[in-house]
Amino acid sequence: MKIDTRKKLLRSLPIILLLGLVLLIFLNRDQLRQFIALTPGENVQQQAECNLGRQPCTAQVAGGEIEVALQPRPLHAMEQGQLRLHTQGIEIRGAQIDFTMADMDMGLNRFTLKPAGNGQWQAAITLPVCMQGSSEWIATLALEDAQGKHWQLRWPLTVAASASTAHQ
Ligand SMILES: [Cu+2]
Repeated sequence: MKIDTRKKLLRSLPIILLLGLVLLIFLNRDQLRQFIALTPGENVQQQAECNLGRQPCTAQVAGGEIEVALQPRPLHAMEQGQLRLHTQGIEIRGAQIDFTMADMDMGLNRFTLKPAGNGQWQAAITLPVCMQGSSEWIATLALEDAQGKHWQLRWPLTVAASASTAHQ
């Protein structure tokens, strides 16, 4: 009798786990949507000619224009910077930026931009020191427009060595 109950419990365990997983996905729909927004291949624009570490960068998106600027320039690793996004002629309802390095796992460096009124969005940004000594990042901005369409823009970003290592 006792063993029977345990067997039944064990048999229903995968179903309980599955239900838990479904519930988890359902509860995190927003995060999941943001993750999907960053999947490669959808409306990606490479903007190789503009380096976010040196100048503000502009791009045409959905008939409008956006400008992204990172301060200070250059940004040091481990230093807090301010990222500003200005939109014109395009209404967006979400913006997120991801910083990666080519052929290197730098962990998740993702920041959600917050609306600041008048088509302005901003986020405080801090990037880690690269253990391989590289200062070349790739910034991928993911936007969701008012129609629910996703856009991605990608710029190179050169940072300066961190202030503490620069003086050693
Ligand atoms: Cu690196």
